[in-house]
Amino acid sequence: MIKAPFPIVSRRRVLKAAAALGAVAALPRTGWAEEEKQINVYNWDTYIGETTLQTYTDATGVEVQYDLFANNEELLAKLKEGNPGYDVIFPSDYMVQTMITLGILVPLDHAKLANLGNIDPTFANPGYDPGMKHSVPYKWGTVGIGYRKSKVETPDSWGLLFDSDKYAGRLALLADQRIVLGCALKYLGFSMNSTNEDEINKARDLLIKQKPNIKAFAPDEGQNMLIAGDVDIVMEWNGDINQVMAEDDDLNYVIPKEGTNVFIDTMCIPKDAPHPENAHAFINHILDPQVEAEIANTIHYATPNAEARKLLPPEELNNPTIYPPNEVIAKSEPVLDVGDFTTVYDRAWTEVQAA
Ligand code: N2P
Repeated sequence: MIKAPFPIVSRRRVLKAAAALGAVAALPRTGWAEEEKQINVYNWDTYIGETTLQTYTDATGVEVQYDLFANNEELLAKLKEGNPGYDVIFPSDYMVQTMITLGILVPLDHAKLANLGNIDPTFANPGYDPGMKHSVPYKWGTVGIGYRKSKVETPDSWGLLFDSDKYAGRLALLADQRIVLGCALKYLGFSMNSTNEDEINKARDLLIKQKPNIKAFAPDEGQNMLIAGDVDIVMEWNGDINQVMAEDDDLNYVIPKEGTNVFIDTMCIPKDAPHPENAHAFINHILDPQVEAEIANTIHYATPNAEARKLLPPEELNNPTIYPPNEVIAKSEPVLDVGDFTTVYDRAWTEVQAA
């Protein structure tokens, strides 16, 4: 029996926390001289260190309610009609821009982020949020193919997942519309950020044709299906596969020759956050080099924190599945906010799901 990659908050505990959140959100938010000792954090699964939440609580006395989302669209849906009570959220690059446009994020008070200078200058002025006004870079990475070496030939193309019955019933894709459609677009030779409806329909048709061979669209948990033996090949985030590779040396991760998505995930404070002081302190805590190095070394995603990087072991920094070589980055793309054209991606994804 292989144990979970690391003992992080269980889904059951998260559900309880989510139930408690309703009550928290209903508390009066004004008239307090000092914020209550509470913070509500909404993050991706398997995306925090083993000690991060405890060291924050130890340093501040603030208790953390921790809740999980599986993709950016789920995060947006949760906040679009009003903040149910979250203080810190972790949207990706393009979603930061969408949320700024929709007025969902508050400007950060950089005076309360003493550790912000630890961010590598390369990451300090991103196109989705120049000057880090509303977001602080958290981790960056890629999406690729995780696979069981004893069962699968070394994959070199997205075609093995999108355009082949070789592993029928033994493959899973991510439940993530821009990433799956985006990599299908790249496989077809188009941009991940195409705004040509015909191209998106071609990507949709490819996925619909492949659907009988797909075991699941896994909500940010394909690595669990892989390590459990439910599938032999998955589309997944690099760190998630690295986490299970540490448990099972028959697993591996590759980036297809067509290139992939390179993402930057961030920390933001949503409008009407009940505890903005605690939220700034939480973000500043994660920017601490020791704290950030423990997270990066646990979840195996690349860190944009230059000071934390100095504390990481060489096997982490020299691992090309975590810090990919320039030629991989050069043929890859970030997801961009395509504005109103997003509805075309929404429609194509709904059609894939319904087929
Ligand atoms: C963690 C997934 C984080 C990367 N499970 C997605 N941007």
